[in-house]
Amino acid sequence: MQGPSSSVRLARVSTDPVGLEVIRERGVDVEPTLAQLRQLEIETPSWGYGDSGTRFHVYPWPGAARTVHERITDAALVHRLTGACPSVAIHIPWDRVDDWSELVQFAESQGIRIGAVNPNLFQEDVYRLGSFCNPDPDVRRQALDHCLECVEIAGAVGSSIVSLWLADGTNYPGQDDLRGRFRHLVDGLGELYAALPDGVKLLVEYKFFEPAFYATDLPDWGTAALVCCKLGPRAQVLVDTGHHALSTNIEQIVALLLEEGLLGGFHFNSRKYADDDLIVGSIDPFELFRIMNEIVAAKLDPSTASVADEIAFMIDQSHNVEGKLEAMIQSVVNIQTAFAKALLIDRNHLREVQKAGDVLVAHRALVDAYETDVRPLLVALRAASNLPSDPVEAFRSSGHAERLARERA
Ligand code: RM4
Ligand code: MN
Ligand code: MN
Repeated sequence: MQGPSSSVRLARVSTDPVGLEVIRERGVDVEPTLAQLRQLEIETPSWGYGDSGTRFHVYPWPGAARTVHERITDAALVHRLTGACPSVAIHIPWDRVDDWSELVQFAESQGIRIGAVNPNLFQEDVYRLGSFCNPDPDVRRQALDHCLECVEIAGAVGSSIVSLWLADGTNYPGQDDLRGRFRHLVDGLGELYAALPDGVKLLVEYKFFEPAFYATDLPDWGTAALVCCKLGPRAQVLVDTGHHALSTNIEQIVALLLEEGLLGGFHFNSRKYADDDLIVGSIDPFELFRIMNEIVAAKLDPSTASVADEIAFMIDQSHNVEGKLEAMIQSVVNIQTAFAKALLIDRNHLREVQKAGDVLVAHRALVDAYETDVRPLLVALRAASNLPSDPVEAFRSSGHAERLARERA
């Protein structure tokens, strides 16, 4: 039977202390590495817990969350099992409620908090020709008002991030004035930026395709960075790993944004062909590791450490054919794994061989860390916090999926 009750046997993660010894023998200081791993917080998205699908069909998943309270409950369960996900991002209007303080308290009672507030500028009929870039000033005003409401919501829920993705763009050459649209964008976001209270950041996401087919108005990291520079220091770029052309070097984008103090956060997911929103690290775990390598390097560099330490690690996924909760837990594990591997890179050795121009040895230094089994580290991390050594397995064997399917029938 397809569904959460299927009893697939999963490989047990080794709790063998020998694994940790192997890591120690590489010269890795295990305790500080565990301390770094413990600091990694990953925000999960409310919209990742509900049913989702493609434009062809949405397959209902037994027990999938249906309300904002259920989505928060699920996010809290992911946090309880992983210890790494203390906040949940919300999407407005999907998660809008009348009483925000009730929702804040509910999240607290579940052991998590509300994180980034994501405006929705793509589901109203008026946005056919765009939101902030729409040729009609009334529509632009509506988009701005919606975002201003999201700023207020951020205040009401104690969130420090408003995270913006525009579906704006054009389908045909000549359809609209590209420079004019950019001007509207900068003007509108300027008003939004001016309304941000202290301590709230605006993260600007880019995507080079979809839903517009000819030109999207924030197509790439360069455009997003340019807009952020025009706005001010509390506007930063959000890198959604599914929003690039095939074979784009995402880690180089990450490196440059870090260097310029412009990297605000991530929307992690994996893609094969388009904006597939698959489990992060499922298609190309080496890419995820390469991104983490740049982040760890930036954390160790005094000129970029503060930016790197402030990065908001968020997941943006929709799970169409798999169980939502276990997909989210697996995603968290994949991010932790990539980060742990990046922490193992011998940076001094790497710098030396880079300086010496030893191309192959430098490359091997990276690959060597990537190929190291970091599961013993993650098991040790979890053991120290009384967490299950394999949170996916713990979810499966605990009966949560069956319980939720019953309760939400
Ligand atoms: C977009 C983008 C946004 C997300 C929406 C649902 O492709 O990734 O971040 O909020 O999808
Ligand atoms: Mn996204
Ligand atoms: Mn996306």
